[in-house]
Amino acid sequence: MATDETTPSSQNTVTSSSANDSISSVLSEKRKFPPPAEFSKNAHVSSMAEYEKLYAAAAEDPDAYWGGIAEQFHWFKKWDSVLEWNSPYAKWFNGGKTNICYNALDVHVNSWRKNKAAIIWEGEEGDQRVLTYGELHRQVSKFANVLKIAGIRPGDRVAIYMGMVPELVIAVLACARVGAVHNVIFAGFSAHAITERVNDSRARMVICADGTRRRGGSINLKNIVDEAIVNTPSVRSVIVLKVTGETINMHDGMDHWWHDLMGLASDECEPVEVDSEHPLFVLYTSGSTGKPKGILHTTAGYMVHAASSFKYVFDIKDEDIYWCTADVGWITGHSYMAYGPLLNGATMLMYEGAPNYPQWDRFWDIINRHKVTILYTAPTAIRAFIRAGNEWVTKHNLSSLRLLGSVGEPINPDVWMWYHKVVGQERCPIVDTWWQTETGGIMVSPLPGATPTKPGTATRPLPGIAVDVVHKDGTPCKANEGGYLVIKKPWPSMLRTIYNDNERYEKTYWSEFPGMYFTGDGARKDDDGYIWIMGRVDDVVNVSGHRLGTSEVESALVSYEAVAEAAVVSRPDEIKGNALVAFVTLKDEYVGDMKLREALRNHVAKEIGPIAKPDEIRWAKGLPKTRSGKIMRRLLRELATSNEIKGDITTLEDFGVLENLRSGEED
Ligand code: 6R9
Repeated sequence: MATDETTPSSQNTVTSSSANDSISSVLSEKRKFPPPAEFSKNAHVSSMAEYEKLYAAAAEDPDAYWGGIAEQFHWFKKWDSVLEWNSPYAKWFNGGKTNICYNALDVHVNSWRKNKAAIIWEGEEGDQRVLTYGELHRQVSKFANVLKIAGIRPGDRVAIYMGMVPELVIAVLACARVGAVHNVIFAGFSAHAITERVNDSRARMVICADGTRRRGGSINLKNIVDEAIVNTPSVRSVIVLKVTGETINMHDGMDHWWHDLMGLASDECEPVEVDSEHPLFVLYTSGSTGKPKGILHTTAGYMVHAASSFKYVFDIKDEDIYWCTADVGWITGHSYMAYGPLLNGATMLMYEGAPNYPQWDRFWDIINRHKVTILYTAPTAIRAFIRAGNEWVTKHNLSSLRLLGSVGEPINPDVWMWYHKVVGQERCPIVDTWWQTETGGIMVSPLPGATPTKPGTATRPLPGIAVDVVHKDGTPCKANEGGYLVIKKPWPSMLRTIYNDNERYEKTYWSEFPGMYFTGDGARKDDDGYIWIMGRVDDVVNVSGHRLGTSEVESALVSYEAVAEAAVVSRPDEIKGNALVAFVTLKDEYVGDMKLREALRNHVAKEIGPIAKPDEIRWAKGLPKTRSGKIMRRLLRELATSNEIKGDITTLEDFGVLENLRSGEED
């Protein structure tokens, strides 16, 4: 679908009226919360002066800074150079040999942590499992042998499609152990989305569960995989973990039960010594054009930053019980559910189920029962809890909590205050962490023992991270001026490319501001140098903390027989952050079909997944276009949000189309 506004320089720019509203609302935010003295006393970084010193040292000599952190890991062979930068291509710790699974498990198993809990798992029905580092190591080694027996070689891609069970982490780590490249696909994605991802990465194997539990029922994942792999010639085998015990088809020669294979495998498996730049995983994320992007991360640099950012941002201690509520199907789950905590020898909680099952206090009940000390969740969840009512929170004893985190989208100051008061009882610092699938790890965040926080800002970049807010021409913005968020220096956990598509990598991230990585986000810095994120400036929409490309949803709509044309935009939503509104032009013969709205929503769910279902579908006789035939999304966004148009419409070709686009007038 053509648009005149797909580039950040021309579309939904940070000078648009909605962004200006958010600038003025956050400009009036003056509240500031110094870290509690009690917290700072024992923190890894305990004052702003210490942070400034670290930041300056890392900026002065990045090689020494990152090299110093890398020294703390196990290397089979040390690197020759910290960074080789051939813009925009990076090689970190080149010449080194390591294994991230070895660093996440063997290192701890060879220490007093062998019997420490690595994963405390709770299922929706209340069933529980605890895996110590020793047990996790045993299971991972066994499954790594299974992968080898199945013919998986270093560099082979393996797709993983399962719910939040410990075996998901086991499968991920086993891939890393044998040098295979994992491609985790969120269990909410459809068969079509799996096919697309498996084909793009040419995965040789799919690891899935029979099903996953959700709100007392279950979703049959294996059936979805069966449908997906009809069109994936690269897949040679499917390994199926029994979780729900539902009826599934097992195909001879192709499908194998996890438990059968584990029964045959030894629990000793030497990790493969891989090069620092050996690919570790591909994770697909939405971009501003239709096809999802396979973000490629490699081994050593990702390991160094995922581990060290986890240590400093969450101020992790051996006594902590850390809980990240993100699914491993997203980058947050990769870096801060799987790798970050395990690389630090931490104990983490893993929950498979809905936040409101059986009732709205499930999270607070879990925190109380497991004495969780650190909670890392998303603003969309917090907003839903606010709506459910404080009593669900306050009836539980949350005194174990010492630190709260937020990720995925801007946290509105009022939501931040509620999190601070009602959940954190004004005792716990909040780390609002800004980062992306592409950055691999947290880039901008308070250090909880050092940084005074303000509701609504992710504050300052971590040491070693050079972010800035710039004008369209790349020159730095002054304090409080809205601009584009860029990263000016390479960092170890940066994406290396888009899988099999260097051209798209260069164009998407490095062409807008030459020599700088463009994040796709608008932002401003305040007088303290704190960064306020103002949301995406491209055609990516953040719905409940999940990234969706509006053009992906458009493509799904247009693939439906009845649809002639579609444009998808977002409007603010109290719970989800943003909601999707689709303007759809039907082919003449379908106009007036009352069942189409639901059919179209279901079609999008089938093509992409339920998270991409438009919240609203408006029938349009025509879409507003420029003279050159490009859809004017800005107008559609205004209509979707306020049902009126205040902006400039002089480039509009046919003024008549606006008349039937206002809600309520379109049927
Ligand atoms: C980790 C993750 C990345 C996009 C990012 C931005 C938004 C993430 C945020 C935030 C404001 C925060 N985002 N964290 N916006 N404040 N603390 O979410 O990765 O799924 O790739 O999304 O999410 O717009 O560009 P990913």
